[in-house]
Amino acid sequence: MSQKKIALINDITGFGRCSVAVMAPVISAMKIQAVAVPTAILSTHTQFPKYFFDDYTSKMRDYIQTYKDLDMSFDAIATGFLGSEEQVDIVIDFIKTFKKNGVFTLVDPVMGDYGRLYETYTPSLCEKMRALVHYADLLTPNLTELCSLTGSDYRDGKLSPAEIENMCKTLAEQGPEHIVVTGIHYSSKQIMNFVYSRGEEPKIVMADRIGGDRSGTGDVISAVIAGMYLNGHDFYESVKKAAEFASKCIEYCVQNNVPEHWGLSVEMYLRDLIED
Ligand code: PXL
Repeated sequence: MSQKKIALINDITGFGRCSVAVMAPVISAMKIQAVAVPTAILSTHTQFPKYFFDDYTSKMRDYIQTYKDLDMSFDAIATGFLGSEEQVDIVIDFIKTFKKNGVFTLVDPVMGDYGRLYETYTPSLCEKMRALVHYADLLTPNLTELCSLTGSDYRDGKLSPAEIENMCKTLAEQGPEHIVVTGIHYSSKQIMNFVYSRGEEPKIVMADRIGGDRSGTGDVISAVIAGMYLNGHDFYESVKKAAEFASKCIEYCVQNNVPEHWGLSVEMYLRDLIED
Protein backbone atom coordinates (compact mmCIF):
# COMPACT_ATOMS: atom_id res chain seq x y z
CA MET A 1 0.00 0.00 0.00
CA SER A 2 1.42 3.42 -0.88
CA GLN A 3 1.99 5.96 1.88
CA LYS A 4 -0.57 8.70 2.38
CA LYS A 5 0.12 12.42 2.01
CA ILE A 6 -1.24 15.47 3.80
CA ALA A 7 -0.85 18.96 2.35
CA LEU A 8 -0.08 21.38 5.20
CA ILE A 9 -1.11 24.89 4.18
CA ASN A 10 0.48 26.87 6.96
CA ASP A 11 3.43 29.06 7.87
CA ILE A 12 6.99 27.81 8.25
CA THR A 13 8.50 29.20 11.42
CA GLY A 14 12.10 28.40 12.33
CA PHE A 15 12.06 28.62 16.13
CA GLY A 16 9.13 28.14 18.49
CA ARG A 17 7.58 24.86 17.34
CA CYS A 18 4.43 26.06 15.62
CA SER A 19 2.69 25.28 12.36
CA VAL A 20 4.63 23.15 9.84
CA ALA A 21 7.73 22.95 12.08
CA VAL A 22 5.77 20.94 14.62
CA MET A 23 3.02 19.41 12.47
CA ALA A 24 5.36 17.75 9.96
CA PRO A 25 7.28 15.64 12.52
CA VAL A 26 4.04 14.62 14.24
CA ILE A 27 2.52 13.53 10.93
CA SER A 28 5.73 11.78 9.81
CA ALA A 29 5.76 9.77 13.04
CA MET A 30 2.31 8.54 12.01
CA LYS A 31 3.89 7.24 8.76
CA ILE A 32 2.19 9.87 6.61
CA GLN A 33 4.11 12.17 4.25
CA ALA A 34 3.75 15.87 5.14
CA VAL A 35 3.83 18.26 2.16
CA ALA A 36 4.33 21.91 3.11
CA VAL A 37 2.48 24.65 1.24
CA PRO A 38 3.88 27.79 2.91
CA THR A 39 1.77 30.85 3.64
CA ALA A 40 4.62 32.80 5.26
CA ILE A 41 8.15 32.26 6.49
CA LEU A 42 9.10 33.49 9.96
CA SER A 43 12.26 33.22 12.00
CA THR A 44 10.27 32.80 15.23
CA HIS A 45 6.52 32.95 15.85
CA THR A 46 4.70 36.18 16.62
CA GLN A 47 4.71 35.70 20.41
CA PHE A 48 8.40 36.60 20.49
CA PRO A 49 9.32 40.30 20.88
CA LYS A 50 11.15 40.16 17.54
CA TYR A 51 10.67 38.06 14.42
CA PHE A 52 11.43 38.10 10.71
CA PHE A 53 8.22 37.72 8.68
CA ASP A 54 8.06 37.08 4.94
CA ASP A 55 4.51 36.91 3.58
CA TYR A 56 4.34 34.23 0.89
CA THR A 57 0.94 35.14 -0.63
CA SER A 58 2.34 36.45 -3.92
CA LYS A 59 4.26 33.21 -4.52
CA MET A 60 1.65 30.70 -3.45
CA ARG A 61 -0.18 30.44 -6.79
CA ASP A 62 3.03 29.57 -8.73
CA TYR A 63 4.06 27.15 -5.98
CA ILE A 64 0.70 25.36 -6.13
CA GLN A 65 0.57 25.44 -9.93
CA THR A 66 3.43 22.93 -10.11
CA TYR A 67 1.37 20.46 -8.07
CA LYS A 68 -1.52 20.97 -10.50
CA ASP A 69 0.79 20.49 -13.52
CA LEU A 70 2.28 17.35 -11.98
CA ASP A 71 -1.20 15.97 -11.30
CA MET A 72 -0.23 15.56 -7.67
CA SER A 73 -2.79 14.12 -5.29
CA PHE A 74 -3.24 14.35 -1.52
CA ASP A 75 -5.20 12.21 0.91
CA ALA A 76 -5.93 15.11 3.24
CA ILE A 77 -5.51 18.87 3.40
CA ALA A 78 -4.90 20.73 6.67
CA THR A 79 -5.02 24.51 6.89
CA GLY A 80 -3.92 26.77 9.74
CA PHE A 81 -2.95 30.42 10.24
CA LEU A 82 -3.85 32.53 7.19
CA GLY A 83 -2.76 36.14 6.92
CA SER A 84 -4.97 37.73 4.27
CA GLU A 85 -8.23 37.41 2.40
CA GLU A 86 -6.29 36.57 -0.74
CA GLN A 87 -4.71 33.62 1.05
CA VAL A 88 -8.15 32.30 1.93
CA ASP A 89 -9.07 32.50 -1.78
CA ILE A 90 -5.90 30.58 -2.67
CA VAL A 91 -6.73 27.94 -0.06
CA ILE A 92 -10.29 27.57 -1.34
CA ASP A 93 -8.94 27.12 -4.88
CA PHE A 94 -6.46 24.51 -3.57
CA ILE A 95 -9.28 22.59 -1.89
CA LYS A 96 -11.48 22.76 -4.99
CA THR A 97 -8.62 21.31 -7.06
CA PHE A 98 -7.27 18.64 -4.74
CA LYS A 99 -10.25 17.54 -2.64
CA LYS A 100 -11.22 14.51 -4.69
CA ASN A 101 -13.47 11.71 -3.41
CA GLY A 102 -12.31 10.36 -0.09
CA VAL A 103 -10.00 13.30 0.61
CA PHE A 104 -10.78 15.23 3.79
CA THR A 105 -9.99 18.80 4.79
CA LEU A 106 -9.15 19.84 8.34
CA VAL A 107 -9.56 23.57 8.90
CA ASP A 108 -8.00 25.00 12.04
CA PRO A 109 -9.52 28.49 11.98
CA VAL A 110 -6.61 30.18 13.77
CA MET A 111 -8.13 33.59 14.55
CA GLY A 112 -7.70 34.43 18.22
CA ASP A 113 -7.81 33.39 21.84
CA TYR A 114 -9.26 34.47 25.22
CA GLY A 115 -12.18 36.22 23.50
CA ARG A 116 -9.88 38.42 21.41
CA LEU A 117 -9.07 38.10 17.74
CA TYR A 118 -5.44 38.44 16.59
CA GLU A 119 -4.51 41.87 15.24
CA THR A 120 -4.42 40.62 11.64
CA TYR A 121 -8.06 39.51 11.80
CA THR A 122 -9.99 42.38 10.27
CA PRO A 123 -13.78 42.04 10.03
CA SER A 124 -13.48 41.19 6.32
CA LEU A 125 -10.88 38.49 6.99
CA CYS A 126 -13.22 37.02 9.64
CA GLU A 127 -16.01 36.99 7.08
CA LYS A 128 -13.68 35.18 4.68
CA MET A 129 -12.80 32.57 7.34
CA ARG A 130 -16.52 31.89 7.64
CA ALA A 131 -16.50 31.06 3.92
CA LEU A 132 -13.67 28.57 4.48
CA VAL A 133 -15.81 26.64 7.00
CA HIS A 134 -17.97 25.47 4.08
CA TYR A 135 -14.98 23.52 2.73
CA ALA A 136 -14.03 21.84 6.03
CA ASP A 137 -14.79 18.23 6.94
CA LEU A 138 -13.05 18.55 10.29
CA LEU A 139 -12.98 21.85 12.17
CA THR A 140 -10.86 22.57 15.27
CA PRO A 141 -11.79 26.01 16.68
CA ASN A 142 -11.14 27.17 20.20
CA LEU A 143 -14.01 28.91 22.01
CA THR A 144 -13.01 32.37 20.75
CA GLU A 145 -12.97 31.13 17.17
CA LEU A 146 -16.25 29.23 17.60
CA CYS A 147 -17.93 32.44 18.81
CA SER A 148 -16.44 34.52 16.01
CA LEU A 149 -17.44 32.02 13.31
CA THR A 150 -21.02 31.88 14.58
CA GLY A 151 -21.28 35.61 15.40
CA SER A 152 -21.90 34.82 19.08
CA ASP A 153 -20.94 36.74 22.20
CA TYR A 154 -17.87 35.20 23.93
CA ARG A 155 -19.20 36.10 27.39
CA ASP A 156 -15.81 35.57 29.05
CA GLY A 157 -15.86 31.92 28.01
CA LYS A 158 -18.83 31.20 30.29
CA LEU A 159 -20.96 29.26 27.84
CA SER A 160 -23.00 26.19 28.72
CA PRO A 161 -22.52 22.85 26.92
CA ALA A 162 -25.97 23.35 25.33
CA GLU A 163 -24.90 26.72 23.92
CA ILE A 164 -21.62 25.27 22.60
CA GLU A 165 -23.55 22.38 21.06
CA ASN A 166 -25.91 24.79 19.30
CA MET A 167 -23.00 26.76 17.84
CA CYS A 168 -21.39 23.52 16.62
CA LYS A 169 -24.72 22.50 15.08
CA THR A 170 -24.89 25.82 13.20
CA LEU A 171 -21.38 25.30 11.80
CA ALA A 172 -21.95 21.60 11.03
CA GLU A 173 -24.91 22.58 8.86
CA GLN A 174 -22.47 24.61 6.72
CA GLY A 175 -20.10 21.72 5.96
CA PRO A 176 -17.98 20.12 8.69
CA GLU A 177 -19.10 16.71 9.84
CA HIS A 178 -16.83 16.74 12.86
CA ILE A 179 -15.96 19.66 15.12
CA VAL A 180 -13.82 19.78 18.24
CA VAL A 181 -13.89 22.93 20.33
CA THR A 182 -10.45 22.78 21.91
CA GLY A 183 -8.93 24.12 25.12
CA ILE A 184 -12.07 25.20 26.97
CA HIS A 185 -11.00 26.34 30.44
CA TYR A 186 -13.33 24.12 32.46
CA SER A 187 -11.74 24.57 35.90
CA SER A 188 -8.37 25.56 37.35
CA LYS A 189 -7.35 21.91 37.01
CA GLN A 190 -9.00 20.80 33.78
CA ILE A 191 -9.31 21.65 30.10
CA MET A 192 -12.36 20.46 28.19
CA ASN A 193 -12.48 19.53 24.51
CA PHE A 194 -16.05 19.44 23.19
CA VAL A 195 -16.46 16.85 20.43
CA TYR A 196 -19.39 17.27 18.08
CA SER A 197 -20.13 14.89 15.22
CA ARG A 198 -23.18 15.56 13.06
CA GLY A 199 -26.16 13.46 14.12
CA GLU A 200 -24.49 12.13 17.29
CA GLU A 201 -24.57 13.01 20.97
CA PRO A 202 -21.64 15.33 21.79
CA LYS A 203 -18.74 13.82 23.72
CA ILE A 204 -16.26 15.40 26.07
CA VAL A 205 -12.52 14.80 26.25
CA MET A 206 -10.98 16.16 29.45
CA ALA A 207 -7.30 16.87 29.89
CA ASP A 208 -5.34 17.97 32.94
CA ARG A 209 -4.53 21.66 32.90
CA ILE A 210 -0.81 21.90 33.55
CA GLY A 211 0.92 25.29 33.72
CA GLY A 212 0.02 28.13 31.38
CA ASP A 213 -1.03 28.07 27.73
CA ARG A 214 1.76 27.13 25.34
CA SER A 215 2.33 28.33 21.81
CA GLY A 216 1.71 25.77 19.11
CA THR A 217 -0.52 23.51 21.25
CA GLY A 218 -3.39 23.90 18.75
CA ASP A 219 -1.07 22.99 15.87
CA VAL A 220 0.09 19.81 17.64
CA ILE A 221 -3.50 18.85 18.40
CA SER A 222 -4.75 19.37 14.84
CA ALA A 223 -1.76 17.43 13.42
CA VAL A 224 -2.46 14.42 15.66
CA ILE A 225 -6.17 14.54 14.80
CA ALA A 226 -5.46 14.76 11.04
CA GLY A 227 -2.97 11.88 11.18
CA MET A 228 -5.12 9.62 13.36
CA TYR A 229 -8.22 10.26 11.26
CA LEU A 230 -6.32 9.60 8.04
CA ASN A 231 -5.03 6.37 9.56
CA GLY A 232 -8.63 5.18 9.97
CA HIS A 233 -9.47 6.07 13.57
CA ASP A 234 -12.79 7.71 14.35
CA PHE A 235 -12.94 11.38 15.24
CA TYR A 236 -13.44 10.91 18.98
CA GLU A 237 -10.49 8.51 19.24
CA SER A 238 -8.40 10.96 17.24
CA VAL A 239 -9.23 13.82 19.61
CA LYS A 240 -8.51 11.62 22.66
CA LYS A 241 -5.08 10.69 21.31
CA ALA A 242 -4.34 14.32 20.47
CA ALA A 243 -5.28 15.52 23.97
CA GLU A 244 -3.23 12.77 25.65
CA PHE A 245 -0.19 13.46 23.48
CA ALA A 246 -0.34 17.23 24.02
CA SER A 247 -0.75 16.79 27.81
CA LYS A 248 2.26 14.50 27.98
CA CYS A 249 4.42 16.98 26.03
CA ILE A 250 3.21 19.89 28.19
CA GLU A 251 4.01 17.97 31.36
CA TYR A 252 7.55 17.40 30.11
CA CYS A 253 7.90 21.13 29.32
CA VAL A 254 6.73 22.12 32.81
CA GLN A 255 9.06 19.64 34.52
CA ASN A 256 12.01 20.81 32.44
CA ASN A 257 11.26 24.55 32.63
CA VAL A 258 10.81 24.94 28.87
CA PRO A 259 9.58 28.53 28.34
CA GLU A 260 5.91 28.73 27.28
CA HIS A 261 6.63 30.39 23.95
CA TRP A 262 9.11 27.66 22.93
CA GLY A 263 6.19 25.36 22.09
CA LEU A 264 5.73 21.69 22.98
CA SER A 265 8.71 19.31 23.22
CA VAL A 266 7.06 16.82 20.87
CA GLU A 267 10.47 15.30 20.05
CA MET A 268 10.45 13.49 23.41
CA TYR A 269 7.29 11.50 22.66
CA LEU A 270 7.02 11.10 18.87
CA ARG A 271 7.41 7.36 19.47
CA ASP A 272 3.97 7.34 21.16
CA LEU A 273 2.41 8.19 17.80
CA ILE A 274 3.89 5.26 15.89
CA GLU A 275 1.39 2.52 15.08
CA ASP A 276 2.13 -0.84 13.44
O1 PXL B 1 0.33 28.37 16.66
C1 PXL B 1 -0.32 29.41 16.04
C2 PXL B 1 0.63 30.26 15.26
C3 PXL B 1 0.96 29.91 13.98
N1 PXL B 1 1.81 30.64 13.23
C4 PXL B 1 2.40 31.76 13.72
C5 PXL B 1 2.10 32.16 15.02
C6 PXL B 1 1.20 31.41 15.80
C7 PXL B 1 0.89 31.83 17.16
O2 PXL B 1 1.36 32.76 17.70
O3 PXL B 1 2.69 33.28 15.48
C8 PXL B 1 3.33 32.52 12.87
